[in-house]
Amino acid sequence: MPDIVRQDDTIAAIATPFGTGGIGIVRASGPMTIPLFKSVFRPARPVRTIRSHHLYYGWVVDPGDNNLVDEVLAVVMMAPHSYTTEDVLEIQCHSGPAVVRRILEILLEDGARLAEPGEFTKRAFLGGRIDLAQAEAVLDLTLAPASTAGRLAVNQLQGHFSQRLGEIRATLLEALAAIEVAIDYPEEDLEILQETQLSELLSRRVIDPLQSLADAFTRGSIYKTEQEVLIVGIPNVGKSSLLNAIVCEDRAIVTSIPGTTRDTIEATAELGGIAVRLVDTAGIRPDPDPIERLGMRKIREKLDTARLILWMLDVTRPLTADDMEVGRNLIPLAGKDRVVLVFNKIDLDQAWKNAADDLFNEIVQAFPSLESAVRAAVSASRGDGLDSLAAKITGRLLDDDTGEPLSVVPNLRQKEVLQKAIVSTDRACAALSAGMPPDLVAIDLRDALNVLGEITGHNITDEILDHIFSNFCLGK
Ligand SMILES: Nc1nc2c(ncn2[C@@H]2O[C@H](COP(=O)(O)OP(=O)(O)OP(=O)(O)O)[C@@H](O)[C@H]2O)c(=O)[nH]1
Ligand SMILES: [Mg+2]
Repeated sequence: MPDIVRQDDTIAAIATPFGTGGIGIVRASGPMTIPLFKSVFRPARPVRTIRSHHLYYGWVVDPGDNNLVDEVLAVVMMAPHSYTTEDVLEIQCHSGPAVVRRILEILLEDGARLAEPGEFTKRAFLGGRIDLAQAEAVLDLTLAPASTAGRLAVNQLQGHFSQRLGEIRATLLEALAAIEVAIDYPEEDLEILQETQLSELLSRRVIDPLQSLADAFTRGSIYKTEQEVLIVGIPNVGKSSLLNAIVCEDRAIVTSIPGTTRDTIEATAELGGIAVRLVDTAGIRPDPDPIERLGMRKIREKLDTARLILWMLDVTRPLTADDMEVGRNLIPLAGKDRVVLVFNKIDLDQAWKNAADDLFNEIVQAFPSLESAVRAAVSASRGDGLDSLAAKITGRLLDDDTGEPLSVVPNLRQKEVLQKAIVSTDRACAALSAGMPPDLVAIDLRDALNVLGEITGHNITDEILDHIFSNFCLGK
């Protein structure tokens, strides 16, 4: 941990999102907190000594003219038992942009300064309450689009990432100690050093775990952003019905008139812990009118970028030339791994299994690459088969990842640091097996240790710190 740095100024910010809501929270942190509490807060009952972590009911007053600003609850959390480790004041007021802003202004007029983005969390780091990996977990938590991302961020906030790095650092230190003995007693080198054993230790307890953490970046990135899933097909197959069914909301208009949807319609759902943005599209047909043509253009753009494409077919109808047209538009751009065939309206046909098989066989004849495509059968209007479809969608999104469950997922910065540490440790191993002098091995091991310090914050420049916290929102 870097030395604890105490700040001599007091910061304040609105901690809740702008707009109207149930409550708004304004908070302040720093040495002026208690004087601010005394000057801006008028308790309903007299307060003789301020109790930490106690909720006081009263009013915020404008110290300038003594006017009441809002009825509030106020709490002081005294150092070091607060979010920032400093004295902290939180004022819970009625949420309205004008009220919240006025309370902030009063705190600023009374001696606080407006906090920079992420500055409360930065103070928690500088105050030694959390390390840098935990501070970044706070950012991940505020940005988590779905439950898995939230769980991973909580793991990191609890210190799982730092703990795993701690074990790796301990091994590096152990190896470094062995090398240093070899440096100090060169005549006994082989006895003490046992290069192969040391190399093996480094590769098993440093390189492998670092690599699996770095791999988690790629495996876990899917949880951190919304994944786009496109629904395409000819008119009337039930694309909009499927969108509505998955998001449990009447998001798109559904009618029996072919060509109901003209534009793309998007809605978000959480499937298997992943945030999925479903995009319903206009039915694809030949000779589209000018509006539909614009819709087609949008589909084509999305075909390029969507993670997955659900090609919908109606089991009650034979395959038509129009369906083939969809395939011709879709396959060259999508590739088989991104296509899921969805057979809809199974409630209308008792023999839907045969009908779906027939459709599938015809499709494979025309587009052989789809032979291995994932298939699902549903009734969008009745809800049959949706769970199984959702499982197939997440399976494809995860590329049927069968690795061990993720417990922490580094961000891009952390992954790059991990890779640098792997390179240095690899170099140390190579130096060992090439019989290089121990001093050179020691340099590489020290490099690896130093660079890992950039994740926990043991070894960090102000520039990197500023960069990290500038990604936070105001008030965090
Ligand atoms: N019985 C039955 N009817 C369905 C099912 N899914 C959709 N429908 C009906 O099929 C018709 C078309 O549904 P939509 O969801 O609007 O179809 P679409 O593919 O979005 O059509 P366009 O927007 O015109 O391209 C509506 O009358 C739906 O009620 C289903 O699973 N079973
Ligand atoms: Mg539609």
